[in-house]
Amino acid sequence: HTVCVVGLGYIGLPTAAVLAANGNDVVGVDVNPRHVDEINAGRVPFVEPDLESVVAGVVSQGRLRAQAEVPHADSYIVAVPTPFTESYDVDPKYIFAASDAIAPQLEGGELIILESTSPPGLTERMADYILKARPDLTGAAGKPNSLYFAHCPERVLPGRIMIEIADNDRIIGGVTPEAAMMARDLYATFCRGDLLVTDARTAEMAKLTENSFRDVNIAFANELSIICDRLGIDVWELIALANHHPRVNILQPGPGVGGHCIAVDPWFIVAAAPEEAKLVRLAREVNDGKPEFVLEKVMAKAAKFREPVIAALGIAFKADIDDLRESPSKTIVERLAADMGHARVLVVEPNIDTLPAGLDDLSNVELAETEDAISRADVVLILVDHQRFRSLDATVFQGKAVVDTKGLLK
Ligand code: SAJ
Repeated sequence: HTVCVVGLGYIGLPTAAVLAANGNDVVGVDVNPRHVDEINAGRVPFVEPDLESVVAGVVSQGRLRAQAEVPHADSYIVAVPTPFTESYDVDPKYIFAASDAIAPQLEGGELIILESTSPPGLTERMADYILKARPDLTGAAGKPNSLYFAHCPERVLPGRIMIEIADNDRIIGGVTPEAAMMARDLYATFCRGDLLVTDARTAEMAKLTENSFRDVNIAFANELSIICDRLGIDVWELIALANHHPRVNILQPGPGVGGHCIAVDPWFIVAAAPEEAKLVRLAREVNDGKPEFVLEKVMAKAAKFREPVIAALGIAFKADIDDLRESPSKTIVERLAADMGHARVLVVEPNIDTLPAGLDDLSNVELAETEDAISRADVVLILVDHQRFRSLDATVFQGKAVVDTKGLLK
């Protein structure tokens, strides 16, 4: 069975690698020539535990190769970004670009799976788009020349992708029942979890619902942290105590919600049902407002110094990854450096070696090493609970003003 995976990012590359490791012949396609070269050399262009050894293995066995052009394959998996527009609706441009590249290769009978997170109805739109490009393949379902479309949303957690991609249960949403069965057979080649068959729209909504569930629950924790600050109560102790109740399980507050999923997906629900999605929208607003709260806290502490040195620990969107997408920590550091021109901001991010765009051109910002930054700082701002920071001896913070958004010192 030949599979073409379009988009070799955080989801596409692990998917291509495990498909190849489980007996499929896989061609991965990416528009970024640097990624293509890296992958063909058996290397992974981003940080994800245990991925590189699998990629190196399947590339050397000749089961996975990367290239720029979409080839013919029995099945296609589209794993490209689905960003949102200024009006918070989906921008399907990358899905349609992938469709444009796939359509001319089709011969009839192929399975085309959308894995990218999609608002309800987008898989059907992709199917219509491809069928419009190939009216010759618009056969009745089950006929040899027909095409099969499904939505199989990914649900892996960055940092645990290689475990979760095989172990998680998987939702398989067919545009038609035949397509669902074909997709189920493909995922069964590497997925040990349950394969849960439904229609494409329900599958799309299920993925959005999972991430909204988490967003709403994190918003609750973030709101509690702001309430507790007002009331002089330690939120970390409070949550730990409340979680002893057998039916209470509060998540952890932080500097805000980042990443390309939880900070984005709920908006697709809001866009699809703006009148009804009240709580979903409010949770987004609460989480998006948290960086502003943190900024005020740290600025108040820094105001006590004439030329404050501020060490910002972490700009990734969460612990032990190098992903800066939609990172609230990065936003906080950018705002801090811009609003406090007289302050020196020492950015500590053990997972990167150069400052990203937005920070690299600010003269009062530098990338620094952990202990060095803390010892030079007047104010320490803890933004990410990287293992590197968790293992620090508490004495390094002695005598420093600390803003701890992750409860690291608790
Ligand atoms: N966060 C908190 N407090 C918490 C948990 C998380 O503030 O108690 C923050 C994190 O610091 C981060 C953000 O939320 O900024 C999101 O982190 P995450 O670890 O909750 O999730 P992601 O974005 O890495 O991955 C999520 C996962 N979804 C769910 O757990 C429901 C993953 O399974 C999905 O595959 C992924 O989104 C996706 O691609 O949609």
